[in-house]
Parts: sequence; C-alpha cells; structure tokens
Amino acid sequence: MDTLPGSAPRRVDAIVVGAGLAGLYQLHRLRELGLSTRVFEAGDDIGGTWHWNRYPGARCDIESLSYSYSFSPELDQEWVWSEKYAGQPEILRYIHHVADRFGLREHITLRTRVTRAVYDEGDRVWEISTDTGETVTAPYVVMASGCNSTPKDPGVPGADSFAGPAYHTARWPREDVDLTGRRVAVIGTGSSGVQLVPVLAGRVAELTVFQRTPAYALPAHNRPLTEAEIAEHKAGYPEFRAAQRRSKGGSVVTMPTRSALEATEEERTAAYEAGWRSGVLSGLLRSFTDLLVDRAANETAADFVRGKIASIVTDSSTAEALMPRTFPFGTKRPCLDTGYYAAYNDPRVTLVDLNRTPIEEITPKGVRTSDQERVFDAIVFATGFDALTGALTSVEIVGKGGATLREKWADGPRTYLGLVSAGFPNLFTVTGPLSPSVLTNMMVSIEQHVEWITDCVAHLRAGGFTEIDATPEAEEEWGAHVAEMAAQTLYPAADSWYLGANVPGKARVFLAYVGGADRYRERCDAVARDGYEGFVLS
Ligand code: NA7
Repeated sequence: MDTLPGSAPRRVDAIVVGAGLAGLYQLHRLRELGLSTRVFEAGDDIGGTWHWNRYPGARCDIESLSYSYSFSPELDQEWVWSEKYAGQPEILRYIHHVADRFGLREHITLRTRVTRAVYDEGDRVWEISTDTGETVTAPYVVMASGCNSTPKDPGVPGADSFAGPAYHTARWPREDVDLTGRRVAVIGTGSSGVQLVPVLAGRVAELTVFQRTPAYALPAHNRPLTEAEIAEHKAGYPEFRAAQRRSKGGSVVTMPTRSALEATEEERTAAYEAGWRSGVLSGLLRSFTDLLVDRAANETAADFVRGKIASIVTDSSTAEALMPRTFPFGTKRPCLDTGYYAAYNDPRVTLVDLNRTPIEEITPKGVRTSDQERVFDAIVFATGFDALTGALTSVEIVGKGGATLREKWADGPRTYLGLVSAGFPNLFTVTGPLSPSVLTNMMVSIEQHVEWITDCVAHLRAGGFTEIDATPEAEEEWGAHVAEMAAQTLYPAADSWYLGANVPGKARVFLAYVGGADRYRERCDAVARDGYEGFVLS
C-alpha cells in the first residue's frame, strides 16, 4: 500500500464504489481475501438505499427474514427482526450492526463521490478520482453503486421555482420534517408514493396526490413477528438460506403449476383471493404460470385487483382513476399497500388524475395543472430513479482505448452477465444491468454477485493474471439472450423503469434478466468452472 503521510492509502488492491448492502459485503469478502480495499460512499453515512430513502413509511417489501445477509450463520442467529416487513430505520440499524460486527467502517470514506475512473492499460490499474479531489489506484474496481440510487429529474417545468420546501423521497432529510397541519402535494405513485401517502395522510391537513400512472398495489398485511415464528425461523435458517439460493426469485415460495386460462372462474378467484391474503409481493403473480406471458391470462388478475380497488375506495370516480388499465399486471413492479387505497376515503386526501389534467408547471405557490393552480406548503417528489444504469453512467468510466462506458451504452447497456462490460477490464458491477437484480430479492442477487466477483479475483491472483476482460462475442451473445428472454414475456408492454422508459431519451432496452436467479447462478458458476468462458485472462 502506498500511503501519504497522515492520509488514507492512495494505492490499494481494490476499490469499491458505494457502501450500501452490496458494497459492505464486497468489502468484507475482499478483506477476507487479504486485499487492501477502500470503499467510497457519496452519502454522509453507510446504508445506500436505506440511508437515502428515509421518507415516512419507507419499508422493505421483501420479508425481513429473507431480506438479510445469509453469509454469516452467527449473524442470522443474533439479529432479531421485529416485523414481517422491516421499516427503513430497522434495516439501517441492521446495516450499521453488520458494519460494526465485521469491522468494516475504517475502510470506508464517506461524503466522497467517485466522479471518474480511468483504466491504465500499461500498468493495468484503475485510477479513480473523487469530488473531494482524491485520486486512488487499484487493479480492481467494484461498482456497488445501486440499481435505484440516482433520483430521476422529475422533468416538471418550474420545479425549482416553488417557494416552499420540496423533497424527493430518495433524498429525504435526516432531520425530522414536520408536515403536521400542512397542505402537501405528492407527485408519483410508484412504490415510494404508495408507502408515503397513507403515512402522510394521517399527519397533514390536506394531501393531494398527483398520479400519472396508477399502480397495482397489493396488501402487505404487515405485522410484528411472534417469538415462536422467529425461533422457528432461526432453527431452520441453514435450510432456508440454501433454498433461497436455489430459488427463481431469491425468496422461498411455491411456484404455480397451471395456466390461469385452464382454471374455472371460481378457481381463479379462489387463487387470487389466496394471493391477495398472502401479503407477499409476488403472491398474486404466482397464482398461475402464464400471468406474465399471456395477455388474456394477465387480464384476469388485473381485473381482480381492479375489483379490489373498487371494493376499498368509496368514491367511484376516485376508484376508477386508481385502477390501472394501461399496462399488464406485474410488468411494472407491483407495490405493497399498507392503507394506500383506504387513504383515499379520507376527505383530506385528493387524487388528481394527470391523464385528465396534466401538470403544466410548478409555480412558486404550488402546482398548476391544465384546469387550476393548487396551493401547497410542501411538495414531495416520489418520481423514481434513473434505474440500473444511472449510477454507472453518471461516473466517467474510461476503459481501453479511451472508450467511455457512457458512449458504449448510449443505445442501452452492454454487459456480459451483468457483471462486466467488454473493454473495461477488472471492473465489476454488483447487480449490474442485464443480470436478474431488481426482479429478485436483491439480497440474494447481491450475495451471488459479490461471491462470484470475489472468487474471480482470487482466481486471477492465484493464477498470476493481471487482467480479465469479457470478449465482445460473449457480451453480444448474453445481450441477445437477455433480450430474447424478455421478449417472451409481457414486460415490454409497460413503460416501466425496467425498460428505461421513465427517463426521457433513455434507450428502451429491458434492463434485467428474466430467466430466474437459479438459472442465472448456474450459468455464472459454469462460466467460472469452465475457466472463465467468454473472458480473456492475461
Ligand atoms: P417509481 O416506481 O419509478 O415511481 C415513480 C412514480 O412517479 C411513478 O408513478 C411515475 O409515473 C411518477 N412520475 C415520474 N415522473 C413524473 C412526472 N414528471 N409527473 C408525474 N408523475 C411522475 O419510483 P419509486 O421510488 O416509487 O420506486 C422505485 C423502486 O425503488 C421501487 O419499485 C423499489 O424497487 C425500490 P409513471 O409510472 O412514470 O407514469
């Protein structure tokens, strides 16, 4: 290690970008391997998603017992989750516990954004630059910068002109935001908006929700975990973790065996009712085999959800506006609802359907739609992220021959297995584009990638290799396979962030691998077993 007097090392074995769940685990594994490693984190503390998204109501929508690291049986035994779905503060406490328990903090530089990474082909090292003026070199870089970590520009004219406080859910302030008795606007009704609205509704004087596309939201049935449940789970954790790793989506669930169209209407309704009662994000989608591949089958599930909305929301025109009709159920990420639809029965809550009256501009006083200007004390943007590629293309990454990742990905990301991009050797991405990532329990996909990357680095060092790069052919083949798999589903029918469709000008490419985490893991393992097939090691 090359250390300047009184400063952190400026030459290390590995650099990790991001100190969220992915970066922390990657740091732990590289340290175990004996690599000097530095982690750079833009935030003023660790936690990634769970550091930034501290808006009221922020909560995981994968069950706590599944959404946690599996690499340490001791950690599994000692940490106790309080609820079926942990809230943001509890998950953040867990992350801090992990950082302390595994001695990770001293390797992390906070409040420091990596702005540039340049590959030196002669020395075979990456030099990274930060917004604090540091430059550090390392043979390996791991981008653990998150899938939904770059907030999207809301793209509403006049957004900066509002005189009152404006917040983005993903940049919620640390200090308490007191909206009691205020007139508050929420723009956006994805997962963040759906979680935020019912919590705000109980606090503010008036809440106005601006909805462009209604979501399909399923009941979470969140509740405290009982001691008996926790004990049972802890006793079975080793088998449970093994089953998670073998599963298609990273959660241990029963997979369906028959088509929705083969079932009678009564059978379908019974299956959907069971899915609705299950309080699990994928519960309804897993009722039948063909809901994500057959439009008519999908419509039966979509109809069921619309019926539920009608049964919860008392005002029929509000209920009608809340019913999704423009995209198949499940092709945008479904949301988990804790009082979302019911919130619209509160006379203080108003829904504005932007399809009828689009937003024209944000004004100093509030929001002007095509029919009127509404006055607010605060505006909350729950408008989402430049998903999957935003955190990668916002860094100037310069690979072989001076090529930039941003230019290479102008028509959509090109990766081999979502782990690497050809021409950018020794630079890995955790849950990168074209891997299963956001279609799975992120914890399981993060661990799988971190472990694959760690094994790869160990293999390179043991074999005396200084460089690994994907071949353009392997990358091409993988990209075609990912696209072909997506095309067999209904996913492309929605203007979703899975496709980059939420960001104006972004290439419309399906950004995740739909083939399942189990199949994907087998492929990654086979690639490594076969001497890193599709890569050149030198
Ligand atoms: P999402 O799911 O991308 O939701 C963003 C919402 O904001 C969605 O309803 C958008 O409508 C809406 N939106 C975005 N821009 C605008 C403008 N300009 N005007 C009106 N409405 C707008 O982000 P979330 O934060 O809720 O969730 C992201 C994921 O993070 C979540 O699924 C978890 O995986 C973690 P649209 O649908 O684009 O019409």
